[in-house]
Amino acid sequence: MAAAPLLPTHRRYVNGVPVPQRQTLRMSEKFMVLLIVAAFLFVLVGAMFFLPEFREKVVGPGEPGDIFRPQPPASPPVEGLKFHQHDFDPVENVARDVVDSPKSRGKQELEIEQEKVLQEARQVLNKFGDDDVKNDIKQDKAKLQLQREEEEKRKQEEKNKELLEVNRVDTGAVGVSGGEPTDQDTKMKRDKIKEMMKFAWDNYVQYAWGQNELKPISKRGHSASIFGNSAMGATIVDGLDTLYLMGLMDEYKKGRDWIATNLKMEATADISVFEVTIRFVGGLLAAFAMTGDQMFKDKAVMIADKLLPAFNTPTGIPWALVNTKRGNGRNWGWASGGSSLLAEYGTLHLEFAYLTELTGNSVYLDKVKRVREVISELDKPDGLYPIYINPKTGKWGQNHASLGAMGDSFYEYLLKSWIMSGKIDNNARRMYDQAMTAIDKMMVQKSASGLTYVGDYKNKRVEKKMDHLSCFSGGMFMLGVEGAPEELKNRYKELGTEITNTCHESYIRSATRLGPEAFRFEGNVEAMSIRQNEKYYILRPEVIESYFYMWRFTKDPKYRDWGWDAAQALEKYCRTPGGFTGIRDVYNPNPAQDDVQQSFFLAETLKYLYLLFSEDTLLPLDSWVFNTEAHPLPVKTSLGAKDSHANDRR
Ligand code: DMJ
Repeated sequence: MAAAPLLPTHRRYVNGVPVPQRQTLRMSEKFMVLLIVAAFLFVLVGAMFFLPEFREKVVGPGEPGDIFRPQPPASPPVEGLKFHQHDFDPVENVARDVVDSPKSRGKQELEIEQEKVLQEARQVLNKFGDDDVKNDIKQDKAKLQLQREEEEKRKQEEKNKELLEVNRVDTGAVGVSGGEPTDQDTKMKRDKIKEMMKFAWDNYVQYAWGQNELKPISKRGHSASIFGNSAMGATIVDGLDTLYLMGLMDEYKKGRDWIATNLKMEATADISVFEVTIRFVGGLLAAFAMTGDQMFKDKAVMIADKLLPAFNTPTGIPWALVNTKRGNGRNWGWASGGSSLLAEYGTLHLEFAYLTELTGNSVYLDKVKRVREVISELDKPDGLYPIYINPKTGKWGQNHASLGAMGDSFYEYLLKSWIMSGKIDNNARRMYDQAMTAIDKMMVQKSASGLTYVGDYKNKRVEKKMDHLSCFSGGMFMLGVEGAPEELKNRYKELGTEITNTCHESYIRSATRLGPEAFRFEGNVEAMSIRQNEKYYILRPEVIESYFYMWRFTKDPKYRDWGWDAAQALEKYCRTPGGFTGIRDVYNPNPAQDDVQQSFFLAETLKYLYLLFSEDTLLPLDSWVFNTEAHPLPVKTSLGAKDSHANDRR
């Protein structure tokens, strides 16, 4: 059976003759039908989009028509950045970018985008002049700024944390803690010295933290020209090893962390090569040697490197001053004919030699070896080393030798270089013994009443005057007995004993029982100052330093008594509510005060006093050698030994 036609048909006739009928639609007709059906369906489905239920299901809530446009973000793209309707640019699609991928982009890109958004907001603002928008943008900007600052702060804190983390190595430090005396009297005295140190430190912390020194009466910071023009925390660096030795560990930690994060040595003015070496490089190296904390070593290297340009002279004898920014040097204007000074260029050896040993970098030792070569080859008038030398020509200046100001620590470093080398630097030892022999012959004097003193030698005459600074030599002579040629041993002992005694006399002949800056032997006057400008005492250590050495080598209790006497005088005349001060006239029972707490008071005076009342196990002299600022550096042969207390405080 044939299939029924799809559409009704009707018979067609042509000239009365029936035409045979089609049973199906033509192609064009089928297409037309399909088109009509499709159009109908399209209109139907399209209309459904306008039904709210349907729309919500498919595209979420919103006004009809929104689906054809990108959506602004539901929340601000970046915390603190508000989004306004006009902030959104459908063409650029900026907001979507910011929302979609802030984390995946670099901070810089994010900031550029944030800036762009703000820029656009600003344009809109101009267009609309809307005060609210203006305020909002202001706030957004402030928040953004705050965010940036917080990020910076966070980064800095992370960096600081790294610096504050203590990275130690075993330096084999011997006897850097303990040394407690067994008898109660000595223990009480030692505790008192510790209290004085804490008092000096606490006041510095309170009134001058980060400055070089403290003005205890004005209660503010102080800086001498030797430190250039910036606050470099001289008291912190100079006093740190004393705090550590005394077991003042909270104070030590505070100082240590300041150094880690703040010590940069960025003075724009000239700084003293000698002072920075003995106080800063020496202080940091001692702190490293005692604690093994590598931060101290890194800082010492950083500072020493800044001093190196000072050695760029035709002879290699360094300038007294160096400009760390410009990297050039010069000498003190007042030093005879632009000379370099013996006590300055000749007191770098210990620190620079130790730096080379620690870093393996020969540059430091090479510099000081060169200095020694130059002067050892020069003729010495009367066997003495003049205090002035021209660093360009390598020629001595005026004929003036001294064991006090401008000469002193050069001799000290000859002896101590030999000791620090493990007694193998025989060249230094020889130079020392020859120099001491010449000094004994040409400069050591006896007063009418039999006091031994060392005067300056000027144009073939000896001045009948001794500097407080020269009083360190009592201890030095005693320290140099061991290893001296046999024929010199007794003389060194004698000189050590007698010079220390004379310096003690200069103390007990004053109303304050503190010694003057210089004292004379003229007429009836012995071991006293005559001139007003020599009567001051600025908390210097040299006399107490000699008591310490004499005590260590002789165990004569008088040295402890003398030290205690000086400590009591310091308490009575130099202690003020804001720290310790120097005085202007040791012969006045009510002396005017100079209002400076010198950094060497903490580094040296109080350290030597503390050691004087400690057992010899604290910094034993066969393991440690003190630089001229009393910073202990390890004797070479002792490296590798262990400190039984070393871990107590870590
Ligand atoms: C210290 O800085 C050093 O001891 C230096 O060698 C000379 N004198 C002062 C303290 O008096």
